[in-house]
Amino acid sequence: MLKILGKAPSINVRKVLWTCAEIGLPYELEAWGQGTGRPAPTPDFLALNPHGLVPVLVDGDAVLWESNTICRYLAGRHQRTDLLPADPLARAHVEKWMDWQATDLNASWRYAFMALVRRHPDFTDAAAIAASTAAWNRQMATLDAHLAAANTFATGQSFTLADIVLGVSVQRWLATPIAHAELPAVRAYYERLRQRPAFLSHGATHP
Ligand SMILES: N[C@@H](CCC(=O)N[C@@H](CS)C(=O)NCC(=O)O)C(=O)O
Repeated sequence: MLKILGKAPSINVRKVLWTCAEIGLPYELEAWGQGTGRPAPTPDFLALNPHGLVPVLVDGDAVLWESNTICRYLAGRHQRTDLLPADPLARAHVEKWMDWQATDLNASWRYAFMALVRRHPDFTDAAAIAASTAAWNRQMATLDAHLAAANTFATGQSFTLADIVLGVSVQRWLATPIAHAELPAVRAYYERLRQRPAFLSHGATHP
């Protein structure tokens, strides 16, 4: 049985849980990370992930960290070429959205989210919150324009891993109390994702 170390409030853990549910993989979720009573930077945990972050996947002797990498591994291991195509170009189109999510999109929301949802005492600067909100809305507007150009899902008409990592990100954007840009294609995309039981059970459970 797969073991996932982490916690459901973590957006990066939810990507992995949602991917398991789409593939139909049973797993054991072992609680690790802030708020679980078992903080991740213990020597035991650091031996699995030197960054001390969740999620970590344990699959027999294999140990992996980095949520998007774990999702790709699971889709590849179970030959789910609908989620991650074998064709190099089709696969690259999925991966470019996954990489954008992990880099530019994630960087944009961090300050506003830590301030407004986590209420972290290190994130109280009003100008930085406003700048993060503006950057987040700008990134989401790019996604909106892409979806509005007749893309039902991130890479066209079929659901892939890109939609898992973007889906949890859209959930976070909608659930964070900011002044949201008017993005009808993103909202319609979110409603489409909500048709998937695995998203409702695993992706959309927390901001
Ligand atoms: N790039 C990593 C980021 C992982 C990460 O930042 N995880 C957060 C939770 S979303 C974490 O472990 N924070 C410390 C904690 O919760 O103990 C990934 O995608 O897996």
